[in-house]
Amino acid sequence: MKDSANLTIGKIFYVLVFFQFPLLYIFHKGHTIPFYASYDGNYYKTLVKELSSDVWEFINEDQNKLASIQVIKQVVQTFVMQLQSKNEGIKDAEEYELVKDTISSYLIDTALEDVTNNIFHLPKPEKTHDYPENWQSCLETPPKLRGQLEVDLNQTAGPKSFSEIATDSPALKSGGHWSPAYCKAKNRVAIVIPYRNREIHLRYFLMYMHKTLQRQELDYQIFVVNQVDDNSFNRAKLLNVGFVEAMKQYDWQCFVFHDVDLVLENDKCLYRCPEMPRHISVAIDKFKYKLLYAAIFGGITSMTTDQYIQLNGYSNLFWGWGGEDDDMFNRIRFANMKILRPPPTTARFKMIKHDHESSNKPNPKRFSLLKNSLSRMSEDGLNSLEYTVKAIHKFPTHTMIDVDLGNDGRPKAKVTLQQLRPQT
Ligand code: UD2
Ligand code: MN
Repeated sequence: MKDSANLTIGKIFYVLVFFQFPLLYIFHKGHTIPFYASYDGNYYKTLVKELSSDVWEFINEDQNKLASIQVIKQVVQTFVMQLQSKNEGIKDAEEYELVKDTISSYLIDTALEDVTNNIFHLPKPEKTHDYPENWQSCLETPPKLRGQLEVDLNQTAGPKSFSEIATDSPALKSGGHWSPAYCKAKNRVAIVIPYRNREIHLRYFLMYMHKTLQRQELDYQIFVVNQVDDNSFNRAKLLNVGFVEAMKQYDWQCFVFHDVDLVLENDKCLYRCPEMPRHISVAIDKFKYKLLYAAIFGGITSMTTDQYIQLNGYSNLFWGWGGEDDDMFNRIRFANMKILRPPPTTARFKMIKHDHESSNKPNPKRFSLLKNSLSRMSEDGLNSLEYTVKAIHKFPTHTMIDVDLGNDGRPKAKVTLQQLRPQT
């Protein structure tokens, strides 16, 4: 979360704005001779606009989607390079087409190379799903939803114990996994919680959220990613670890990344993954149920498995409090995706009151990191993730992954993840 709204995202986006938005259109007069005859800067913008539509067409083909990050980077770099180094103009339409084709094929080749060499490969899940194939799908609108719920996060006796929570949900399978026993869940959802030393929060969370998620008829599991090293907290890297470790176990379609201190107050806000990444924690009591700022992406978010891979996950470089969510916001914009939000009438949350831990001090580097979200995107994330799992505890109410994140905070050589995605 941004602590002040003074970051001008516009600055970061300005290059993209040049080729993505149709402002340029006014310069684009077609292939008329006068247009090519003299260089006034606009020609290059037009070229890049045309290039980008070729390139976008290419990456929109399904198998090439994963290349988009690299493509964007290349388009922008080429554009800037062209603007800076060339100033003599192009003599005619023929030369224009030639330059365009050359750059297009260069971009597409680079992207293809990226797909084959440098993408993040998903681990093969142990299990695909839990229900028999011939079951009927659950209903589009789960019938047991209640709407507004009573949530009290200040109980004198504190939250229930883990064992009481488990007793309340007898159908929970090991590791806090649950799926409806009467219909085929529409969504397989991994809930990933970045965590260190917040047991009371976790118990409140589990005490309320299991019941809610069950009424939503999800095939879900709660993964608590517990940072056990003593370096400063790294929320975003924990989310990447949660993603990879969860994918090793089961074929999740959808990920909900969830602060441990937020509890949903209305079960009609469904924890599913729609067609675009979603910011879910829209209305929080602490902020008077108002969105803090339009570009906020902290708290709770959801992304499909494919979207998360396409974005290269979160950055691994945000140690300490703040900025990691804004960096993801930038990634989503750069990848030409939109951010959805559920309506504030149902996306209502209570937040447990807390201070900031001394191990999670505001990260002074967050502003400078946010200036180069784009250039880091293709090499800082899932494909550079390194960590050591110390233990995986499958408790009745949740899976706790103890992880050592290391401490250098710098992306090392590209990970050759041994766990290749099954090709079938
Ligand atoms: C805001 C964002 C949060 C994140 C953070 C900046 C909202 C509602 N929340 O939260 O998503 O972007 O700013 O990094 O916009 N945690 C632990 N142990 C720790 C420290 C953190 O478990 O010692 C986890 C826990 O899940 C917590 C989350 O990290 O909810 C975010 O940390 P926070 O709650 O201290 O930060 P906050 O409330 O400012
Ligand atoms: Mn918090």
